[in-house]
Amino acid sequence: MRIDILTLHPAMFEGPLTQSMLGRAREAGAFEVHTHSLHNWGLGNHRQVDDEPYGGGAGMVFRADVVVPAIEDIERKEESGKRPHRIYLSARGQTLKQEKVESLASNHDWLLLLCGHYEGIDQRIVDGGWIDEEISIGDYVLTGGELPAMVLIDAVARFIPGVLGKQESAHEESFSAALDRKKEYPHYTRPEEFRGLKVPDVLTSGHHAEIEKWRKSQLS
Ligand code: 4FL
Repeated sequence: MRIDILTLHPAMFEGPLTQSMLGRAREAGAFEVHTHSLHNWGLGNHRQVDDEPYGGGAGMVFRADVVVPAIEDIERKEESGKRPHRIYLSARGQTLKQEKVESLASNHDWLLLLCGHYEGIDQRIVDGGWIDEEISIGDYVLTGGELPAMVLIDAVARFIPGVLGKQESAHEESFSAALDRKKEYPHYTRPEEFRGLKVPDVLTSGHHAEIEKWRKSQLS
């Protein structure tokens, strides 16, 4: 999968995308990420990307005549004529759920993520068809769409073949279809007793059917 990110702060992505499992998966070629600084498309000497909201009010709004050419330039570089599924990370969007994560991973091999800042973007960018969907990661306001984009990338990447090791399966985990989209059962490991707290007997019984039953009973 290829992911392009349009952002005012490309450096914010360096840590999360180069470390740990995502870092290894990228090195292994399981997916590629390209960050693009929106300032490259800014207007005038100051490379201005935003402006005051019509109607007044606090904060600044991304200009359509900056964002749309940026999207078009990123897509123009692709010779095959393919185009990305374009997502705008926005507090106004649909809340991200695991089913959406899975469908993004299986239905698209190219995502373009637009990170706004907190006041938002000119609505004509959405209404004109340059955005396919708006996604929120929860009902709270952040300083920008960068952290939400990282959350989405992390969640989607887990479903790309080669990202999860054999040890970590996306099959029987919280919100998976295998667990009826519920939160998974609790886990225990050695020691069997820790400061007076014991592991549930059933888990050390070796009785697989009973263990299955207990785990099902613990889903929420
Ligand atoms: C985006 C919040 C997605 C939650 C400010 C700018 C946001 C957000 N999910 N807050 N974008």
